[in-house]
Amino acid sequence: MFFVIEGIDGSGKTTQADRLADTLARRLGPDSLIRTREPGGWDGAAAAREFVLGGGLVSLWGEFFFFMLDRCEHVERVIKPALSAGKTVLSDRYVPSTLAYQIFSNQAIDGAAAEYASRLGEVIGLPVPDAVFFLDVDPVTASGRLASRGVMDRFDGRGQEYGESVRAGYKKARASWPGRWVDIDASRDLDQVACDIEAEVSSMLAAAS
Ligand code: Z5A
Repeated sequence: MFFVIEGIDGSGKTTQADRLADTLARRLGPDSLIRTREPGGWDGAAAAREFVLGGGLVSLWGEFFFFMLDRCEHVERVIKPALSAGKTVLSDRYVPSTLAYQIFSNQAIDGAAAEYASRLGEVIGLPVPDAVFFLDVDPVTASGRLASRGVMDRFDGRGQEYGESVRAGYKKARASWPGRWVDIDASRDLDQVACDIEAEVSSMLAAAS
């Protein structure tokens, strides 16, 4: 099976991916799970990740194609081989991140361009996840969490309005995969959020067995 965790920065993706990975490894066996992330989830991509997250690209479409390129390599080198071998894949970010950050949160991209961008993954045959867990939280709470972690808030430079537009972008991205999208209220405490995700995953694993 293929699971994806999504959300704005500070929504708790990495924390929840760690917890879900532990649960899945216990349940399926550690060799049956591939825990990965985007961007940079494949060998050799660390420098590219650093470059793009450091603001190395100025063109919006440049960013879009960077994330698509990174994803194509990630899919061919990591995700497809794991799924073909019958393993379960858990990815921290995937296609919805690109739709939310590069496309739907950007007023300069709409109409035919947004339609093209949102269909490209399907056209080129990127695997569709069994479930996307969208950790929904407001940007004020999310940036407070990052600040308390002692990490520079990436929204600081772009503002709360940008955070809201990314969050709204995710809500548009959900239309790409109807039936695969699971909204999780991530404003609650860690255990409650983890419990909801695990309940969904358990029922999916039970239905698949
Ligand atoms: N990006 C893009 O634009 N387009 C794309 O296609 C892709 C990515 C794939 C990735 O950065 C950046 O790349 C991202 C979008 C862009 N940023 N921007 N701008 P990243 O992968 O380095 O980082 P991130 O994905 O933004 O994650 P993060 O900063 O590490 O945040 P997080 O994973 O969502 O949160 P966390 O680390 O799990 O938790 C943050 C803190 O909150 C931590 O202290 C936790 O203990 C605490 N926490 C977590 N959950 C809770 C709850 N429920 N209650 C209280 N405290 C909590």
